[in-house]
Amino acid sequence: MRALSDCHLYGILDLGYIQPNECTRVAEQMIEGGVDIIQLRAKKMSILQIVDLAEQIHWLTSAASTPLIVNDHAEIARRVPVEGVHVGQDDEAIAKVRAAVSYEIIVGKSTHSLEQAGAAANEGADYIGFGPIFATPTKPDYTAIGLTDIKKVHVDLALPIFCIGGIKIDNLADVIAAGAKRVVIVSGLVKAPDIADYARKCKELLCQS
Ligand code: 3NM
Repeated sequence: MRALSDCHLYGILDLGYIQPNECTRVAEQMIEGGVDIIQLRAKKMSILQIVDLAEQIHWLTSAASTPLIVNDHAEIARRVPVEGVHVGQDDEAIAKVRAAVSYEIIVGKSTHSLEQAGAAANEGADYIGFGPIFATPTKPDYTAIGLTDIKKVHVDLALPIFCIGGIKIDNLADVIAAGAKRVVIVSGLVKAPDIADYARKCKELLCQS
């Protein structure tokens, strides 16, 4: 399985954008394009429905040594041997998530300020999401934090930091110039006419940095 430290491009199978029956095709294209780590995010589905999808996707991701992370629910990692769980500020504490799963998992946390980023590192997050960098319809109720704190969060913290929110191929160079080493791209990737090609181009920019 690919180590988290080797992951630079993080893709999300967001069921707000894709249908359940499209997940495996989109995951295959992400893998083909070099997406390093994939999350399954299905805010409106039941745990049982997500478990069913996670099982199908995990066949593909594990064959490609690509970590599969599930959003929000440690319960899913109890039923499908996914590599990790991602939590938000209002979700379960990281220790509780780890305690709920009998094997070692990656636990990531969304953070929206330098203060939250530091707190997540202290809480034992394996990685953080840091954003939203730009306003985004994927998470509409959040205020964009902009590019200014990206350098500082990387100076302050040693864990992998994935910048997220409104990042597309067209602004990726700006995000990298602001200090980002790793990014999450949701709508840009899943809505691309050629997902593998889009991922490949993003990866090239990230790897040059
Ligand atoms: N979390 P897109 S922003 C899922 O800031 C998510 O924590 C964010 O989607 C955060 O690439 C975000 O389509 C949405 O803008 C990112």
